Amino acid sequence: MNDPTCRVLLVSGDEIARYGFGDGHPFGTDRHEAFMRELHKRGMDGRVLRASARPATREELEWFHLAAYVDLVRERSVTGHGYLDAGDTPAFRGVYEAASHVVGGTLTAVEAVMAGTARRAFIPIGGLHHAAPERAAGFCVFNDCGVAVHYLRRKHQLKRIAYVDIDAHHGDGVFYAFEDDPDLLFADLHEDGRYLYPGTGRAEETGAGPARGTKLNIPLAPGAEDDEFHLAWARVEEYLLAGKPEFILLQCGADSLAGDPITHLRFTEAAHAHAAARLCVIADELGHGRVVGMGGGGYNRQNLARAWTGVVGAFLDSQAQQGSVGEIAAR
Ligand code: ZLS
Ligand code: ZN
Repeated sequence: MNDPTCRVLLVSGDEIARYGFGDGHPFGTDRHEAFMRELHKRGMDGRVLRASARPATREELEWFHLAAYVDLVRERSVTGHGYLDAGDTPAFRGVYEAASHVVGGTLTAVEAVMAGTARRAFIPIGGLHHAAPERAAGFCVFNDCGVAVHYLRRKHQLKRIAYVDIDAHHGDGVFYAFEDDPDLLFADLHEDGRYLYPGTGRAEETGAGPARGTKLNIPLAPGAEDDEFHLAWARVEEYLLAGKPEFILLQCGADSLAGDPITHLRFTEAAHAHAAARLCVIADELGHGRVVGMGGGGYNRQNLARAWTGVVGAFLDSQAQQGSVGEIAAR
């Protein structure tokens, strides 16, 4: 890709495609391919910059996770036996390498945006928002979102970072790890916990200690559609504009679309494209333009392919608009 105006990076490849579970598990390894096929079908694969994922270092993993838990994943990775949680997240041979590449891939995306080689970046298998410091949870082994926050702070001295999550499941692993951190802006639209895992993310959960009142959890009723999405989204925009983050992370799980086999929201892929497009506008208005998208959940393959290509499309369009504004200004 030689076009210098193309500044959207896609982090993809076998290293992250290997992250997934066999035997009819919803989070299979075919999800990466389903997305890549759709990207190709829409002629978008030639319009993005490409990078493969590097593995996260042990030090990077330990910014978020306990050393004893990182050791446990490494041990189970050799035998591939047993579960890493109470039944959702089975170990498999090579799980340590696959999961650390997902984290390293998200860091690759973040680093490209910070270095200015890309203005936006997307990683399909990132967004593993349930993993806790001491354990796996809900298909998530290592929490790439949480490590990315620490990375931006340690390597780039950023303070105020926004984490926005439109996956149907509440991003509990991120929320509770940063619950008392007023500088981690957290906005999460999700299906409420009456039928859905993990059952957290009530509107009253606004943060703890010095961060009390600073986080935005918006639970939606099962069956909520795009109208409800847009009402909630307006609150997310208001929250971000007031909070003035220096970087925006978007977990854009496609399991909030109608037809997902394990959730009950009924958004269309237009919601995901809208979220991505508006975050680009907000990041541009804030003067830095930094947005990274992470795929997250999504278990209906057609849905995830459409939602995530829509997100990449919105990133590409925002680039084109940026170019045209510059061209107009130069006239
Ligand atoms: O946000 O609902 C649960 C927890 C259980 C029910 C399932 N059993 C196995 C464990 C206990 C209460 N877990 C959810 C986790 C959803 C994680 C979403 C991740 C994300 O999208 C981000 C990537 C859940 N829902 C559906 C299943 N688990 C599930 C369905 C079918 C299976 C097969 C494989 C494994 C066991 C049988 C499994 C899990
Ligand atoms: Zn989910």
